[in-house]
Amino acid sequence: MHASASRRLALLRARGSRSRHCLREAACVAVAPHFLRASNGSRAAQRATACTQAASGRERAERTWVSPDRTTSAASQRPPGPRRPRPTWVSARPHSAPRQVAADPLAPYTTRLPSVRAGRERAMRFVDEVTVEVKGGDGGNGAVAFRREKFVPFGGPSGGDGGDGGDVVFRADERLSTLLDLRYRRKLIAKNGESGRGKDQYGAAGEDLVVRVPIGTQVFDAETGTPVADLDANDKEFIIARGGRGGRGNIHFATPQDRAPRRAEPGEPGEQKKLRIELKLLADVGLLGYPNVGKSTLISRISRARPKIADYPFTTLVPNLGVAAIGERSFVVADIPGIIEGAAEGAGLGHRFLKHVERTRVLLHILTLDPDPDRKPLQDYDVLLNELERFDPELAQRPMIVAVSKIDIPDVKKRVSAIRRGMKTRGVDKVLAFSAATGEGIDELLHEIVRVLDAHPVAPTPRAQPLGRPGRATSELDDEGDDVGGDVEYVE
Ligand SMILES: Nc1nc2c(ncn2[C@@H]2O[C@H](COP(=O)(O)OP(=O)(O)OP(=O)(O)O)[C@@H](O)[C@H]2O)c(=O)[nH]1
Ligand SMILES: [Mg+2]
Repeated sequence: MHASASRRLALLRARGSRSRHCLREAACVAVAPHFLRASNGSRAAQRATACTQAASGRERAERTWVSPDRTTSAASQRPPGPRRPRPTWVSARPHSAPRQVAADPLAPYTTRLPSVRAGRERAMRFVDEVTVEVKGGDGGNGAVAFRREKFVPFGGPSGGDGGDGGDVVFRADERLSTLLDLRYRRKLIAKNGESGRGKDQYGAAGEDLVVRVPIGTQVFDAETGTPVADLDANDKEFIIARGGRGGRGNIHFATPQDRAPRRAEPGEPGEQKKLRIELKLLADVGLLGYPNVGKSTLISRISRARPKIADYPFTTLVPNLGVAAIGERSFVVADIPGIIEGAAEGAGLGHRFLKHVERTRVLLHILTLDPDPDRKPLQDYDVLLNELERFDPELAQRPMIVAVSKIDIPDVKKRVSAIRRGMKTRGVDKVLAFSAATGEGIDELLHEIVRVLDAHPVAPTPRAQPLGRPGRATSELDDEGDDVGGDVEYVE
């Protein structure tokens, strides 16, 4: 090694640097030519400087607090004499205590710019459509075995049955709100049943695979599109793919003619499917409107939902649910991202989120006066109705309450009667008006929602039939209840 490099290494060691990396970097710098050492661009030089600074920092720290039993640096040079009392390290903050952060006195007044990345990440975390492959566990094979015991000649067959394969079961869980988990688990495979064994031992059944999904999850066959399951209530369960039955062992094939059968059944393969899983939020009322009309402000006023509210379009990127209450009554409201003209062609966020109001009983269509002079509330109404029609004509026929928001703004208030007249020509007799900012008209709006909900109590979409749990294999019993062997009947 270069002489100056070894000198530098020795110096660093003496300073108590424990990082080999630092030593290597320092050596590099020591052997590096002058111009490299001076150059700001030399990363090695910068790193070495940082290391040296860190080392000297440590050195300082060691000088201020030195454990008596340390053998390095300053401690090793302690003059002989009576030992100093062992210093006690007093931590400024107990480990369990939360970190104290100084309060920012300006915090309430600082405006945080909307983070596009944060919004996108949040949108990514809300997954409402996935395709997965599911497979029930295979049934275990039946065994061919014979009883072999001393002094028991011709002991007969003793091969047990294979266990049934586990089922893939979907269970609705109210604590979930997205299908994100399934995006990363594309194959859902239940456990296979164990094979049967000799001495009449039956194989254990495979464990079911229980997959938790949010309420409102619908399952469709990906190839045919036929509905398979609709998980519309908490704890509702469906068997999505059944496990195969276990094969019978040779004990079931003994007959007077063949008392030592060498036959057993193989286990059945588990059911296998490709499924499209869709989440359609379940709510009573769906909020509809152009961006910025105040949908999220309304839901935050009437429920405990706290969606992001801001004065720019598409603040809401994923649907939000809130529970609103008036008197004794309560209902669930869904706030979805704003819809704009051309959503069918993908404008704005497109029609993607309209499916979340597909299962609502009532739509609340919110209009207001937009600062954009090209937009008029009545025209907005026509455009949005047209978009609804293009998405699903049935949705456009859904009971709809029309309301004008932001009536605390004088210009909007002035236009309310003109909007009402315009809506009358479109066949809408009742147009409510409210301000989520001041609370004006909110009670009337909630009472109207309850009235319309009462008038339309049935959920509009047809539900898929739940699949029954298949019966397990049961042996045929004689009158006394003894197993007579022979054929096994499988009960569906
Ligand atoms: N003056 C007044 N402003 C309101 C009212 N309601 C909402 N706003 C304002 O309107 C802007 C948009 O409100 P949001 O609730 O984010 O609108 P949105 O319809 O959810 O918008 P998107 O999520 O983009 O579809 C915000 O600046 C709100 O403060 C109201 O009743 N009165
Ligand atoms: Mg919003």
